[in-house]
Amino acid sequence: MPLVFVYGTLKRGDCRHRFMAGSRFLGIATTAPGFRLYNLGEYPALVEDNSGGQIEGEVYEVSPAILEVLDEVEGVADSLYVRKRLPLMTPFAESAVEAYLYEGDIRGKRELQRRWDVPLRPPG
Ligand code: PCA
Repeated sequence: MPLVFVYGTLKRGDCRHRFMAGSRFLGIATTAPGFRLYNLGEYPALVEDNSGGQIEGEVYEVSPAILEVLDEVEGVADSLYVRKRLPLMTPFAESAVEAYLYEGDIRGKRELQRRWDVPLRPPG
């Protein structure tokens, strides 16, 4: 079963987490060094950068069917994000885990340190 590292709106408590329904949560994870995270407003963007740091997220085991839905939700066909394997720290260092890396322009966007914090939205 595919393993996915989610770092934004797919995390627990955020607006797209419902698409993860039925997936198995395996734990909090941290990328290896070499990434940057930007705030695009409603959602964040993870990009590779040799001089970047480590970003936190959650790892899930998902079904192939859910993975297809996630690709759709994240705009893979429109090249908004690309699903790609990325290096994580232990205990996921040896696992083949993929994440949605941002393909768009991050110039002028505010960089986030370490993680995207799920926004507190009013109930309802
Ligand atoms: N959703 C995906 C990529 C960015 C976003 O907001 C995620 O949570 O990993």
